[in-house]
Amino acid sequence: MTARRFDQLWTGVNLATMAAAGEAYGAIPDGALGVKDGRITWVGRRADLDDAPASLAAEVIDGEGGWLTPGLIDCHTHLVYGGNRAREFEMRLQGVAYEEIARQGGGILSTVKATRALDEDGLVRASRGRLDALIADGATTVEVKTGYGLNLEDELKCLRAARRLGAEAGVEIAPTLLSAHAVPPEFSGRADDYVDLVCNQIIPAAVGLAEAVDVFCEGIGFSTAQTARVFEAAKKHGLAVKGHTEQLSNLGGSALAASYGAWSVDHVEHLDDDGVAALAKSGTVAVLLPGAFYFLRETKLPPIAALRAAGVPLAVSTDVNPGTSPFASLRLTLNMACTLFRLTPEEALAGMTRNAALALGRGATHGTLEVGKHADLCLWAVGHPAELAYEFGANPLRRRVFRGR
Ligand code: DI6
Ligand code: FE
Repeated sequence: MTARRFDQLWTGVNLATMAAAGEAYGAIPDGALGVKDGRITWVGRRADLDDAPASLAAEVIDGEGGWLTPGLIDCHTHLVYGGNRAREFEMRLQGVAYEEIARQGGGILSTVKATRALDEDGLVRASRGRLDALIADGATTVEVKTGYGLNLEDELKCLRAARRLGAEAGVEIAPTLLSAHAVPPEFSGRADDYVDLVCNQIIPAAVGLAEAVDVFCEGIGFSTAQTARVFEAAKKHGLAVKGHTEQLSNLGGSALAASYGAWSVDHVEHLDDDGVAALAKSGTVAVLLPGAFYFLRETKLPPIAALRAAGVPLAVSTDVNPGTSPFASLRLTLNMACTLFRLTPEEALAGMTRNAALALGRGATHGTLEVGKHADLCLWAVGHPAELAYEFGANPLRRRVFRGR
C-alpha cells in the first residue's frame, strides 16, 4: 500500500482557523484540512486541493457543511478537588460575603479538608465528571491547578491525579502548581513560614510534574511581597509563572507578574491603567473568568476596553472550582464572556483557542488551524461560529479530534 499524503482529510467544512490575521474567525468557507501523524499539514480552500480527496487520504471526512474549529482550550481550572460548597452557596445567598466565609475558615479551606481526605484514586474519581463535561464541550487541552492540598504530599497528589485524569480521558492536561492559594490551617498566622515551605520544598518537588506556578495575590491570599518570593522560586526552578491577580481588589499583582514575564494574569476585574500597560509591555495574556464574576455576583467589570486598546491578548476560561465557579461548561462560559463582559463571540472563541494557547505557553503548537499545529479539532453542526457563544444547552459538537484521532 502506498503511503497517502494525509491520514485524514476534512472536506465539506467551513474552517474557523482562528489565525490572528485575515478574515473574522480566520474563516475559510468551503475549506479542507489535511492531517498527517497527528499534525495539521494542509489548510485551505477545498477548490485548491490538487487531487481527488479519496486519492489523497486514507480517511476522508465529510463535515456536512458544519464548522471546524481548533479544539477548545480551557486555560484556567481548579477541577481536581473533593467535596463541594453548596452550603456556602446558601450562606452567600443569605448575604454572607465570600471573603467573610473565607476568614471564618470556610471557603478554600473547607475544600482543602475534603481534598486531603481523598487518596489519589478517590480524587481522580471525584474529578472525572468535571473533566468529561469539558471534553463533551470540545476541550482538547485543559489546565489544572493544585491549591487544595496545601502541603507537600497533598499538592503532589493533586498533580498526579491531574496527569492521570488526562491520560485516562484523552485530553492534554497543563498542570499548574497553586500551592500559594491560601494559608493552610496548620500555618495559621504564619503566612511567611508557609511561603518558605512553598518556595523551598513544594516548588522544587513539583519540577517535572507542574509546568507553571500560580499565586492568589489578594487580601485573603498572599501579599505582593510573598507573591514575588514564590515567583522567584518558580523562576529559579525553571517553571513559568501565572497569577490570580486583581480579582477582589487592586494590589498590583498583575504588574508584578508581568515583570516576571508571566504567561497570564487571571480575573483582573480590579486592574488599573498601569496594570494594563504592564501587561501590554510584557505580552502577558489577561484571562477573563466570567463564571466567577457571575457566581460571586460581582459588579466591577474587568477593563475590557482598555485591555483591547492596549492589544493585550484576552483569553476566556471556566475557572471550574467549588467556591466561585462551579461550572464545567465551556459554552456557558463563552456565552457569559459575551453577555457579562461584552466580548464579541469572535473574541470569546479566540479566548478559548488562540489566546488560551498563549496563556499556557503553547502558542506555537496549539490554538489555531494552521500547518504544523497539533490536529486538535472540533466539528460543530452550526451555520455560523457565533452560534457557539449564542446558544447554550443543546450540544452541536459532532466530532472531536485529539491528536489526529
Ligand atoms: N480565586 C477564585 O475565584 C478561586 N481561587 C482563587 O484564587 C476560588 C477557589 C475557591 O473558592 O475554592
Ligand atoms: Fe481560579
